[in-house]
Amino acid sequence: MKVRGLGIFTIAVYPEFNFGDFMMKKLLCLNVIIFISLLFSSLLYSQPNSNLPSFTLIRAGDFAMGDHHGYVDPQHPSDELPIHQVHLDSFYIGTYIITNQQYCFYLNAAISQNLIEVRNKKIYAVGDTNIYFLTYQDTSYSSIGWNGSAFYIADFRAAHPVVGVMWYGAAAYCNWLSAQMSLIPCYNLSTWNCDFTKNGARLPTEAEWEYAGRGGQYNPYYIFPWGNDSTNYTIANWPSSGDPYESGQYPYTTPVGFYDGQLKLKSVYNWPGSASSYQTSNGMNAFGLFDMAGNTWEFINDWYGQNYYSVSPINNPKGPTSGTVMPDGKQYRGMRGGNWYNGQWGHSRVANRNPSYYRGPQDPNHAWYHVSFRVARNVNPSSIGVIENNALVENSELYQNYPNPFNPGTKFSFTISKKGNVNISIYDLTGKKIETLIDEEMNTGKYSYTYQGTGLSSGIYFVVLVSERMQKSIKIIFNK
Ligand SMILES: [Ca+2]
Ligand SMILES: [Ca+2]
Repeated sequence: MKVRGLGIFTIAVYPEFNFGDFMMKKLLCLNVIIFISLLFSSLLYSQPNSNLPSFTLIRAGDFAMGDHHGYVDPQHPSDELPIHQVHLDSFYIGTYIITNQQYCFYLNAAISQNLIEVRNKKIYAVGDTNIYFLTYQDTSYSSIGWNGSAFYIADFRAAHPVVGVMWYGAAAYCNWLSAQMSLIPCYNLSTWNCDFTKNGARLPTEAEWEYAGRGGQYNPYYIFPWGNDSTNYTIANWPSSGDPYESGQYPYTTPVGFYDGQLKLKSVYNWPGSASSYQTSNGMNAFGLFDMAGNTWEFINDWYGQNYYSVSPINNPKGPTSGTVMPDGKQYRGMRGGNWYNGQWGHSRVANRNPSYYRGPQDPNHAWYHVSFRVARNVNPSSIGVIENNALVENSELYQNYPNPFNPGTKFSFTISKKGNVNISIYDLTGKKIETLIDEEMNTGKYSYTYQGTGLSSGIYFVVLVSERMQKSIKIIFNK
């Protein structure tokens, strides 16, 4: 299948067809969706219902990590002290939690690529023993079923956070997503180590999660992503918060990004409750991130080390090399954010950290139906130069690079006239994407980008910018 793309060259999309007609049509459909969502990223990428997640850029900065409000969890020893200084480089984090629809999309792609298999109603890497995911056939709170040949959404929760996912299944998703985005995977799927020098998707570090969750609010430090108010039951999905998803079968999750201040209608959402409408408050934090409190817990990359804060380095802390041993003799990754089941005051604090053991083996009646994840990835902080942020810009433009031809570095500038998602990617002459340079919500302004062509073969490439207002490309030439 060949599709004329972007008016300047051909993008080829080649699904591998070793299937019957039915599956072939399905795959064609999947690939067209991938293609369209990449091409019109300004339209679809920023939507929570897209098949691939959207990222928000979090600029580098410093903060005092930990509990600023003296909260002592009566059940668990306080693990959020001492407050300690942390510096983080710029990074991207998922604007929303990964949804059932997005995870189902991954599972169907991964099984067709022979990356995963279904055994005993659970999903594993082929030949491996680590569980990735519990299907609907295994446990009724999972929203993704397996019919013997394909995964499907088993209930009304397509746009809700994926639950029934294990940490391994979250990390494996990150590697698959990296390939979709032409990025280099971070995880070794045997050792499960994360290589932070790679630019691919990964789970956020604990420090990144808290920094992002606080939304740049440090004076004072808040208890929740939006402030200190714990009495507003319409701002996040808390237990018994009165939202229209609190009836019928567990889990009582809500769609990602549901709490945006809009009046929600049953005619649109088809929720199980009888209310015809539900007025939400805006729970988005100051960085534009949703569901950083309530709805589901979120896995992070770090091992859970109870006393880690007393030994954490200042710069880009990545957690301990091993975790605190839990009562079952095993170590667990950390989790953040609180959830619909027990997440209100104590658990949903932006400083709170707990071992995922608490919502897995320690809770055998409801294991893993509270836990989901969002993705993160690195950004090269020196590569995006902000010439004039929020500048009044009449037209979006992409300007010719200099020097050209180049080796190894070249610089180009661009202007954005309307706030929105911006995707800048490098393609070769055949239309194959080489690298995604930027894919994020950007303010209006003037920017420069320094591109390093290290690793390219000599030849002609295209820089393609897709924004709310334009698609434009420039031809660049790399000379070895
Ligand atoms: Ca609720
Ligand atoms: Ca805690």
